[in-house]
Amino acid sequence: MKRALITGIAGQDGSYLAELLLANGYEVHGIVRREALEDPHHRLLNIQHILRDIKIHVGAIDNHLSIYKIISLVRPSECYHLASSSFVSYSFEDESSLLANNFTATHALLAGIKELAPECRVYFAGSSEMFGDARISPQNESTSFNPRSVYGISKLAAFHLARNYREHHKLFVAAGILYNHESSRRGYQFVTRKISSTVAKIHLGLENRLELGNIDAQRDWGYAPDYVVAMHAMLQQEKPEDFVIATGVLHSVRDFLIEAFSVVGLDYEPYTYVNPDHFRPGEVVPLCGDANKARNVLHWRPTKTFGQIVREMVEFDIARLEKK
Ligand code: G4F
Repeated sequence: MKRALITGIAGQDGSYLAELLLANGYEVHGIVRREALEDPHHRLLNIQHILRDIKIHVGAIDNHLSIYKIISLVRPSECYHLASSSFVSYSFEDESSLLANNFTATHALLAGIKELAPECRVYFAGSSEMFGDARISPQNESTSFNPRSVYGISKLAAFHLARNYREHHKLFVAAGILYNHESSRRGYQFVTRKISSTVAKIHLGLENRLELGNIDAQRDWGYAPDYVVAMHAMLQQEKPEDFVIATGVLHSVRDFLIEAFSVVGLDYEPYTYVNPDHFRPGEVVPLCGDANKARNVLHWRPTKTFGQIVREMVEFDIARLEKK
């Protein structure tokens, strides 16, 4: 039986991946922070329904000793490193914990796998933010990196570390360069969930305004459950490689607003307020991915359209609030 270890198992991607691996007969282990067990109702919400089928380990992912103990206990055959601080902050409030969560933790994991389970295949979650102020669009695996946020810099540093362990220590480490991927398990701080949850509240008469930053910003938005299929496929290949995972289609935040409000039969304009304080530094070339390599090698395809993703998120949030 294959044994998988997932860091960040309680997050959006971790929870979908755990479901996928269970369905494929894996023994699934996940790492969560101690605080998660103190507030399981909220922090383990995404995995409540599979808690009895998986094994949870408490650990601090940026602490080498803590990670080593878990790796030596689990002895995984596949490890998916998804845990990170994933909100792209342009403020300089807490760079050190961002670097610890995104870079030091990757080092702890790779070093632990090298020492204790060198046959284990590792997936590293890279991000389109590593391209940052990209000079060309769409971007693929050969495009130069030009990160602009500390988040993008931390992910790029960890990505280079992952490549280094692949090339110099001969570990099987594959990296996904994932573009934005959304679902009803997306955190509320991200723009798509902020919109879907607020539209649901407006529909139910619980809210009457939605404050956003730049609604002309564009993103390549895909469906999170599709993206974990690609992660798994990367570890089933003969050799470890890097893959861009994206839809190749750009939409603006305004497009998302129009679609989301149309689900409840409303026009977005009377409810939406643009606050320039939330604007981020200029995004000159939009981040849009060219996933041709994933299509050809992994036979990976997105399964849902933008409109279907938006509808699913809004309908989920309405049902969730109605239940409350
Ligand atoms: O939803 P966002 O915060 O996602 P962002 O920054 O693109 O990052 C996400 O995707 C990356 C690529 O996969 C990941 F690396 C990262 O971890 C994360 O998952 O913002 C999307 C866009 C931005 O252009 C932002 O300026 O929406 C714009 N936006 C406009 N108003 C807003 C808002 N973003 C947020 N979060 N909140 C707003 O009110």
